[in-house]
Amino acid sequence: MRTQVVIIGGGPSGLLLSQLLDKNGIDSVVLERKTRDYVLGRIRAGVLEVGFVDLMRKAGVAANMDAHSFTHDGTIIAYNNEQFRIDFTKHTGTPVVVYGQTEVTRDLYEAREVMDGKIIFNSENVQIHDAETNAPYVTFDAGNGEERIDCDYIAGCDGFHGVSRPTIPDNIRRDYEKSYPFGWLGVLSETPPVNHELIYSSSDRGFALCSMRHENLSRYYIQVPLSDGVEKWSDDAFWDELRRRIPQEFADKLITGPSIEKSIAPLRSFVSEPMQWGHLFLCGDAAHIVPPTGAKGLNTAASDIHYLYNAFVDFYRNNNEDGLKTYSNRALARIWKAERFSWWMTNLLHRFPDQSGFDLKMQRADLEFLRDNEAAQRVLAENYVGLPY
Ligand code: RFL
Ligand code: PHB
Repeated sequence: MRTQVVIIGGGPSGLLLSQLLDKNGIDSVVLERKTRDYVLGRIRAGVLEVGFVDLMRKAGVAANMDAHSFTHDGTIIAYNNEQFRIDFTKHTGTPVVVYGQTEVTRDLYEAREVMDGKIIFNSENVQIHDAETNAPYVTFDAGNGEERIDCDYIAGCDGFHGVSRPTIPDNIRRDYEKSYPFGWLGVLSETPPVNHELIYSSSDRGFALCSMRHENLSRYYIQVPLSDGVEKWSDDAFWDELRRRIPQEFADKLITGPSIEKSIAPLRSFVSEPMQWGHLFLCGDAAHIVPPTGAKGLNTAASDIHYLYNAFVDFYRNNNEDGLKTYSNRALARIWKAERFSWWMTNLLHRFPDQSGFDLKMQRADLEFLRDNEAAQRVLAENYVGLPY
């Protein structure tokens, strides 16, 4: 088999790239290790930057998003019983869009199907060969023995645990990492959201976030120790703890119900440089991870896809390799800013096990400065709605 671009990973990054390439007449094959249902079963991101929304539009997959998403002009920041609001639209002219990663991925799968896009599910033992040459190829086994696809380029969109990043030799790759001493316990429930905008809450008992998917589907998170397992948290225990961590006004009107999904995610900051090696390009979680506090994971994946698909279009249409050559530097320049913002939001709002009295005072001063200072609010708003591509 031969194609122009082999895409490893059928998550949002890989699907968006294959859809955008197809729209521009560039042929690709997506190799996904799991099944479509498995990929759609993962409950992850909920907040999209306008840059992401624009890409969905360019990819021709905006119809459901336009019909069913919410536009949010701001967010509430709470600490203990106090709260203030950051107005994104006032400070930046731009809102964010609340639409789930599950829905984004489903819409992309449907669009790929309509366009007859080639996605090979259950692709085991994917291996990248000769990526540093002009004739790379990929081998895999999707149940019919080893198969081979020859290609011009390979896009590694296979997430944090994929094969693409480790293919880049150790003497070329440098990883930067920070892990945090806590995780997020997330619950999805078929209940109306407690507020029409998100609430990021820093309480003495730890961080909490109130988010949503639609009018009758809420997504809530609380910071928990890494040693906690999901089984430790009954639904009742979760709701009680959430109520204690958000301002009384919201605790009083929180509507609870059975959880339909409950999981714990560790928090990590991670960047691998460079994001290109020969004819292999890394995108999304394959190259970088942010803690979810700034809602940047999926959005940074989208900016990578923006740079890469434009570079491919320029190469195949105009025989111009500049975009491909500069991909890693351009993508990383934006990634590091999103890493900084996510790290800062995480430090601002969480309780750390070894926090001293001084550290707590600094956190409080940071929050009160943000509450009182328009320039600080604007900085948060600019980062939250997404820095320009
Ligand atoms: P994914 O989604 O991990 O998809 C990678 C795909 O590659 C497949 N794969 C392989 N396929 C073939 N061969 C192999 N060897 C393979 N290894 C892996 C996998 O099966 C999978 O289908 O990476 P991608 O596409 O780069 O997308 C990244 C996003 O999923 C991620 O950044 C976000 O979910 C992060 N994130 C958030 N991002 C936001 O922008 N806004 C948010 O509000 C937000 N909230 C979150 C989040 C992530 C969370 N968790 C659980 C990590 C909230 C949470 C709780
Ligand atoms: C979500 O709705 O899942 C969500 C929203 C905002 C975040 C992280 C997760 O910062």
